[in-house]
Amino acid sequence: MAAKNGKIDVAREYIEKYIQLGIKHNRGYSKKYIATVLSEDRPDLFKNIEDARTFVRAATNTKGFRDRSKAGEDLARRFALIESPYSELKDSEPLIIPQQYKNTLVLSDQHSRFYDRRANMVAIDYGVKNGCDSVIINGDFMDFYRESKFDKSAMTVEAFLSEQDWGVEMLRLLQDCFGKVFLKLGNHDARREAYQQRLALKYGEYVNLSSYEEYLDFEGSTVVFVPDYTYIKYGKLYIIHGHEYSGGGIHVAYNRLNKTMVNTLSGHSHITQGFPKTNLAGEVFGSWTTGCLCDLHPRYNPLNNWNLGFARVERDSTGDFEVLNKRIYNGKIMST
Ligand SMILES: [Mn+2]
Repeated sequence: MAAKNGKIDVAREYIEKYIQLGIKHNRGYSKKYIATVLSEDRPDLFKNIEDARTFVRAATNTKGFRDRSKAGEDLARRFALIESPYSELKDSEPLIIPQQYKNTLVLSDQHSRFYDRRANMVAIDYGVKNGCDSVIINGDFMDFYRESKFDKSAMTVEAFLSEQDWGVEMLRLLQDCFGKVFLKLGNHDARREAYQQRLALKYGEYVNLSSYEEYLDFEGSTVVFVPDYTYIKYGKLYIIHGHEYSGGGIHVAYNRLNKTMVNTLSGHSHITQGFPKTNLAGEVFGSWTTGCLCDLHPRYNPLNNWNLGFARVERDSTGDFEVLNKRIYNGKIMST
């Protein structure tokens, strides 16, 4: 039985190696995984994965943990042999807007070719006239409308490319006007991946697979892209697109505050609302939602209570801020 002993010794050696790796890197390796490596490394000893697995099992089961009082002692070793959990989303760091930007225009929900031309001009003009040093595009900059569940049939390369043209030209304009552009992705922007993959498969020569950043790149671009589900921190104000939390309801600004529990500025709901409050400590805090800059009556949702709008946010070096939340009605800017 020398060969058998040899096999279990080699299995033990591998198991120990992966236990140490697991402890060191805070992760776990399944017995099946170890058996796979073992059968590949040592074909002279193990016929196949199943054969190796038998010995990995035997090597890990012999002593057992029958004494419950000692079961916790080797917890780190045992967890090293249990596969790591799934992680679909990587932990993302917030994008902290640098101190130098103190007067920012916040635009959201332009929805590319569904943009409202006059409202966008009014908002940008206001930003320029009020000396904004940067612009935050707070999600749903692009629309990718053909990917909508309401219309899957008319997916065309032309529409895709014309949306791209719109996006590039709008970004170039905003960079020229304000110097710095931060573009936070919203739920519509995040649609692109699947959409473009499908188009690229079908029309490979016209549509290259690229990242969202590459798709909207232009010469001299300094646009900072903020991934989906990553929030922006602007002084003491937290900026999200809005789809990150489910629900919205009538009192959307209040409802978002109830979820984030921090000062929040968001878009996504296409409604201008403000909910500033003073707490027991005398601090002002609140939640604001901005109107949209797109067509108020799209085919997929012709009747709604949306309004056009945008915000300007000023802050000082302590991070204190003021949200100037604006509605646009008949081409005129109104305070809320
Ligand atoms: Mn949205």
